[in-house]
Amino acid sequence: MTSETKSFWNEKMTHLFYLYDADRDGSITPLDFEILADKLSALVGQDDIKRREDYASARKTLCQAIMRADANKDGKITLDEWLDFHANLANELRKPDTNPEVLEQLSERINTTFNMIDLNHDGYIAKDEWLKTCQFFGVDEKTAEKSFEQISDGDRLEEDKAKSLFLEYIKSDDPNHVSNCCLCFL
Ligand SMILES: [Ca+2]
Ligand SMILES: [Ca+2]
Repeated sequence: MTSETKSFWNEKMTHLFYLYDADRDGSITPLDFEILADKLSALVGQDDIKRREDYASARKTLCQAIMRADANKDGKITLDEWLDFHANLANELRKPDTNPEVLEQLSERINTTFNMIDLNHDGYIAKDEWLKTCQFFGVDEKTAEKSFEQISDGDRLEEDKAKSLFLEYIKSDDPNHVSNCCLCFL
């Protein structure tokens, strides 16, 4: 990694950190996931009990997966812990023989994220789902539309494609990589 790509990667991960820090107290805790899930469930619609339950369990899974970054186990993830955790993860992913356990843990996280964006659970991300999620995370509409055009097949983003983009997002330190437009979804 050159210092330039390293700083790009750091910036990307720092941005992600602050998206998760929903109460803006400078660390990520389980409370942040409650806040995010409450807001997200408003996107899905409050009237569907089944979906609400799905969301609650997805939130728990995602929270557990992400709290692995809490290296000193004090219940909160600092920015340093976050960057260390993801730097290790990215290094592991760049190896030809990635530790299967690490891959498995990350897959769980990616699957959960995908299911949270796939609001109607039909196995692909439609443009309106993408736009809604982008809007939720404060991405402006033009950027959101443009990114969807780049990565989708016509009007939909297939599950496998989405998942491999999410993986590349963590791994890649290339400022021009197409996965960068997933900037908010992990
Ligand atoms: Ca927080
Ligand atoms: Ca900690």
